[in-house]
Amino acid sequence: MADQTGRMFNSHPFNSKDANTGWAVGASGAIIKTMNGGTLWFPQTSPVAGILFTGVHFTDTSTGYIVGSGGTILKTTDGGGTISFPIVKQAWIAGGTAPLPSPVLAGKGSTIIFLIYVKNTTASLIADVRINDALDETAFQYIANSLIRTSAASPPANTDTDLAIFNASAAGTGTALSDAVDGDVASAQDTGGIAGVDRITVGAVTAQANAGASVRWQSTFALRFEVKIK
Ligand SMILES: [Ca+2]
Repeated sequence: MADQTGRMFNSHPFNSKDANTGWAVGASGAIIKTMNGGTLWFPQTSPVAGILFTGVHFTDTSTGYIVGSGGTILKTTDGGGTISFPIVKQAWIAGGTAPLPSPVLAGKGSTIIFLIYVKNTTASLIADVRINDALDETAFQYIANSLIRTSAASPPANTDTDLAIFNASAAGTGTALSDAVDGDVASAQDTGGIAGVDRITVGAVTAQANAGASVRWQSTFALRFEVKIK
């Protein structure tokens, strides 16, 4: 088999536990991994160089073994490593050029915009992104139907600035969403207590029907919404 750049690999790439997750190995200590059924592959850090890998076998999506020339045997228990993607949350004002400093000093009745984003710095899709953001109803009043996400078809790059990401989620540029728990990737939910919306969720959050959110390789997913200061 070959990866998206045409490099050839020796092994059968998929283990039987998960049709989406697979690894393949090849010459010079090369290891690649897919998390979307082989559409995209990205290189994994190899602990050895110059080894011809001849086989890979995973007993589940975490534990696997690689064998190669010279009697080399490698084992992983975390799927070859994990990558963390920080979730950034910022407060903005309409037309702003930079996030507001924290703590936000905004007067009662003024409107601010919250921006939440995740940057995918890898060459692979991040699937099943979920964000659960609690909104303090004693301090903020959510402005109905103000959820906007960055375009799924042409998202901002992972190298883009805060301002570029903020602008990419603006009305008319980003994609407006409904507040409802529907086919959109995000929703605004009242979970009880003080009347009003107090939770913003992104992705197929447990027990909700939002669509699954994914972040395309080397791009940024962002969501913005507006609140009024109480
Ligand atoms: Ca929705």
